[in-house]
Amino acid sequence: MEKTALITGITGQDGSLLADLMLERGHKVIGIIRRNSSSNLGNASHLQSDVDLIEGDIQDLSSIYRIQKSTRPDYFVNCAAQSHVGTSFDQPLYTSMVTGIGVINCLESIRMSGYHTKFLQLSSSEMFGGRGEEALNEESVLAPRSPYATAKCFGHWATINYRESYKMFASNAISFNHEAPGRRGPNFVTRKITLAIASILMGESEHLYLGNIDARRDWGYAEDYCKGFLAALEYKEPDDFVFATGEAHSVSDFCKIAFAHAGLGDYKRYVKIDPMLYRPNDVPALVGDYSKAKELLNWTPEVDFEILVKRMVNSDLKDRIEIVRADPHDATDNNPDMITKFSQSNLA
Ligand code: NAP
Ligand code: F7E
Repeated sequence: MEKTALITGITGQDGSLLADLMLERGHKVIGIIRRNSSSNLGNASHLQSDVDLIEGDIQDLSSIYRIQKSTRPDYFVNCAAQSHVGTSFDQPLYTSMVTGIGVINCLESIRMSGYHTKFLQLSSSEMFGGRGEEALNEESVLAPRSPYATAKCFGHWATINYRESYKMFASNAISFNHEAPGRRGPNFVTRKITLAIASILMGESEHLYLGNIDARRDWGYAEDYCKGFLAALEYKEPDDFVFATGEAHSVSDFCKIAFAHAGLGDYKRYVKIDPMLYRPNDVPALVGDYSKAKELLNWTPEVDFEILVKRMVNSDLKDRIEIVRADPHDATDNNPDMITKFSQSNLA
């Protein structure tokens, strides 16, 4: 049956993918967008004709409550956050307000409206502050290592608290890193690498500066995860679910596959380490155990690490080649070898 879904963070990676998925499945989607001076809709620009976009801010309870009350959604998915871990060290109070307190504003809006709206909070593997290769699940101890992770713990526990106190359908999706080709924010390490590869091939830059390339993450494909989020909302009762692949890879593993796939060879020729890009406290390794989602939601990730990396590279190279095709002089002026290198890059 058609449902109405209210999505915060619809201009971001997950919010926009979730909106695509919900529309595909015949649901009505309402997206909350922040007022900004440039009218930039980010990843939601293609959604304008199919989705009601309403201005609001999860720091402002009155705006979220008004939208919740007037739209009477079946589902409320909170994809909004200041989601960059590195930035959270420089803007800890702001991050706490948006990523932490913002969750209470969503939950309170539902509670005050009195509607039986099902709520899903996008929690994070960063809450675990993982130290080793132990696969983490819903029962693992939370030991946050950044203002972002601390705020996510607050939102996570607030969701559980509202579930227990008010019998609300309030669930947590505890996701490990997941990326979408072309939609991941440019300052997350995966997209930073794939955008840099495109720029190196265009002859615009020679090097890529990174921080801790030994960090290991459990990287999955965002579209797979959004299917899991919808399954959590459709599940018979509220609960907490880990979404992960069960495999960890280092940032240098990502570089190795990405540079080779683009036809550039050994990444070490291009990647330089900038100590300024190290975090005050980084999570060395994170790997997830998604057994519960598999058992109860019948969810498994479909796209593996290598395919994910190649799709991200392809997406950013394709974007550039389209610009080049539109203006071939631009390519020749910048880098005459670009087209040749590109064709060697085995684009799917
Ligand atoms: P993202 O691309 O950074 O998107 C964040 C979204 O939140 C954007 O639409 C942003 O709007 C919006 N937003 C920020 N502050 C807001 C505010 N005060 N009021 C309303 N909207 C606001 O993040 P993502 O990767 O899609 O992640 C989605 C959610 O999952 C986040 O909560 C993130 O913390 C969590 N998560 C992500 C991952 C991952 O690997 N991607 C893993 C675990 C958890 P603007 O476009 O206006 O900035
Ligand atoms: O960093 C290292 C960095 O910023 C990954 C968010 O979606 O997933 C994401 O958080 C690793 C870290 O993602 C650079 O130190 C090295 O160890 O891509 P990232 P993240 O911090 O794992 C979690 C699950 C979320 O919840 C978050 O919202 O890569 N690294 N050099 C670098 N990272 C960045 N950003 N830039 C570098 O130059």
